[in-house]
Amino acid sequence: MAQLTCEQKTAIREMVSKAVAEVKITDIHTHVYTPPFGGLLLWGVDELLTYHYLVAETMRWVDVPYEKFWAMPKREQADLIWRTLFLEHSPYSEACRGVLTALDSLGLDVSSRNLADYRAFFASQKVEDYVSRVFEIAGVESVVMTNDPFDDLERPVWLKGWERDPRFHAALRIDPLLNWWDTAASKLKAWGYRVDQQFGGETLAEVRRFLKEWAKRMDAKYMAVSLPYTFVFPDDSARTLLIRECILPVCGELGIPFALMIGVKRQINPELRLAGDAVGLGSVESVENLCAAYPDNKFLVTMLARENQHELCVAARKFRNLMIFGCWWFLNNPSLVDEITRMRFELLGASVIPQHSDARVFDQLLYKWPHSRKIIADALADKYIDLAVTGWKLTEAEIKCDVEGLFGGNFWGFVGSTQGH
Ligand code: RAT
Ligand code: ZN
Repeated sequence: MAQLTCEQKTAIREMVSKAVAEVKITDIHTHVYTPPFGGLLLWGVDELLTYHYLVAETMRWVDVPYEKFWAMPKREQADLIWRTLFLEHSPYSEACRGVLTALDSLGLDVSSRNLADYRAFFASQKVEDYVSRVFEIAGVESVVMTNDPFDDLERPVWLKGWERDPRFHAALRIDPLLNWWDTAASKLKAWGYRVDQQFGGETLAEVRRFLKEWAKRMDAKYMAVSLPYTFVFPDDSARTLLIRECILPVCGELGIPFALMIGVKRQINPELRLAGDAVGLGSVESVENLCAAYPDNKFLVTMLARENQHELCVAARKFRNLMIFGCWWFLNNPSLVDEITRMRFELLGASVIPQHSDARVFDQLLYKWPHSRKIIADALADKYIDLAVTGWKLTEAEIKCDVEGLFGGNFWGFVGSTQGH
């Protein structure tokens, strides 16, 4: 056992910090859009403040009736949130702190607490230039969007088409198909697919046609769904049938992964709208069943409950067609990211995608990534120091290579593409 001097430890920490600070990220799951989507691309301080995470936190303090809050113009909602969470209390929750990190990284003076100034700054920005500036400051090379062909605002943009920007990849999101089959079937029928709710006739072939058409139209890097904590596979539901007969065959044929985000307890307070979902304990066994039964399919999986993380990590040790990713939603808090990332490094080494941003507002890339980078770098540095203690010699190039994998390369390797490099 080698005793490391303080200088040797510092040297390792500096090498890791540098590699993590410099790596260009592929953000594998976001809700941001490329500018041709117009109003669907959210950005600016009012959007940052009305992020649903902050709506939920505000509602704990105020007694404004929910309907009244939702009827307020966005700017007034933002005023209320600013006053409540930032001025009347200290904004150290992760979502509040994030707003300040984002403003600060744009060169705005957070000590002024002057919301009017921040608004004036954003009003003077041109969206295309602003997007490039954010990518640059955040060190993000590209993002994967969440693209829902069932969405009435999004669908027409895809049908019309536009010149793609290589910084924005697509993911075909199919929640309606797997979670609300009856409604999805009516829509498919209205769009000319020969489907019926009872799965008669050509229904399954037609759903496959729909999926293939949209995956190709989008050049989707994967298909994705968010599933409730009650998700079980297999069972005798429409969902199992659709996964088996449609999703997996089409993903297999196109060579793309199926991403499952498991653990939502939907709308436990519907009055909070987007902020009204909670978390429940999911079934890792269902993930294992999928990976075991479909070894030729690739699965990207994240789970929402902290209590599912260890079992999911162990599952990933058993199945090479399973790549676990991100500290999702309520897990994207420093203490939990730290704990989960360390456990994953210990169980899976470098074979994991530690984080995605889930940014909904473009500017959130400016905080979600710096916050995560720091935690991941610290965890990684500790692991390298443990290695160095054994006498193992690390090169800067090797560290860089690991870091590039964690922040992008592992994703591109898993989807089987050389893109992004
Ligand atoms: O984190 C979030 O913003 C959630 O509301 C969800 O969008 C979740 O990430 C999802 O993709 O369903
Ligand atoms: Zn998301």
